[in-house]
Amino acid sequence: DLGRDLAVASIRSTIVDVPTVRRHKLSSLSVTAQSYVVLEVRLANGVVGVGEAATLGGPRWSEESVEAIKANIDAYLAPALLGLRADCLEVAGARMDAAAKRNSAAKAALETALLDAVGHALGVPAALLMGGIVRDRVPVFWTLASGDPSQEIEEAEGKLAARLHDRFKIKVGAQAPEKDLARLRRLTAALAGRATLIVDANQAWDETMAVRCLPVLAELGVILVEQPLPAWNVAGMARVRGRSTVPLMADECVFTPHDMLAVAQAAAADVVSLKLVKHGGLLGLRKVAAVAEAAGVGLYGGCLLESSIGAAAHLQAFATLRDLGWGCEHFGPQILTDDLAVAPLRFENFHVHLPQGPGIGVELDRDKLRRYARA
Ligand code: MUC
Ligand code: MG
Repeated sequence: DLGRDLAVASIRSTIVDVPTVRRHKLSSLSVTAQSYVVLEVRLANGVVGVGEAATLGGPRWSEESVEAIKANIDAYLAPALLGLRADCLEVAGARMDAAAKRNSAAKAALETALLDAVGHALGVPAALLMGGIVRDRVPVFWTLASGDPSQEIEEAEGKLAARLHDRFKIKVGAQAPEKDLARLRRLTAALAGRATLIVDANQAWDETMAVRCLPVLAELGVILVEQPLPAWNVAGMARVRGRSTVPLMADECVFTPHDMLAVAQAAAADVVSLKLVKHGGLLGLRKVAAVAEAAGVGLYGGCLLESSIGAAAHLQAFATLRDLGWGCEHFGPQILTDDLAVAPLRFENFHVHLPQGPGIGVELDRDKLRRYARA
């Protein structure tokens, strides 16, 4: 019987550290390796599903570190799922919420692994279990974040020439605004007419600084500015938005559907960045997307530099959204020196392609998992 077959039998969590091809600098942190918790959920019928929780710079992008994610999964979240039918995803979510507050990256990785396992057991892609696909590829941004404009122009030229990316997100806020604006002037001059540019300040500015910088960004042709103010300052973001001709994107200020509702009610954003680590899973991501849709807020497929495992999970959810007007930024697999999947995701013609196959669509390479596992 299906119920008995799909019962969660065991859950294994592994911390991995994978080097990046260059230093990646955000406003308040920089990384030369990406750390993930990779989960393998085994069902009673022997089918295994995988999931991945991404972090950025330890517990500095959000409050979850890989050490905390693994500890809370092992001690609280995994025990809450043992014996449960893997296809009862809402029940799994409720049990996890009862077992631990927040911990959205940990919960997302577990839900991904359940969905992957169910997909494998039934022989269907995860997207089919969430309404079916609207698209099988998504335009994909690359992030310029070395902080050195000469290197960044060369990197962008390489991506354009290879027809991998023609839209770029530029990280600002690690240096003084005048320096960032000078850097942006160089980048926009070099790439004008050939690339679409957006900017992510990762909460670095205050209201006066944002009001001062945004007209310059507008004049430089930047088409979207992400999280200019601290996550707590939703009212400030609404005021900045009221004075800006460049649309604003909410990132760190929207984790839950309630956050999305508050941002929409405050009229604080034009677009929201959707990420598994914030929304607690694929179902949660779709709930945040639904609130955004109801409020007329545009959708952008965000990332936290996931490997092909986490990126594939996002693509399964993104594939089901009716209008993903702003594309996605799942370039993560390409910034790693190595891939955790047997067959990497396909990047071609400025798009990342939805992998075909059951579950999340990619298979974990267990040799790689062992190679990058933290001792
Ligand atoms: C963020 O804040 O958007 C995503 C891409 C990137 O370069 O940094 C992340 C996090
Ligand atoms: Mg961001």
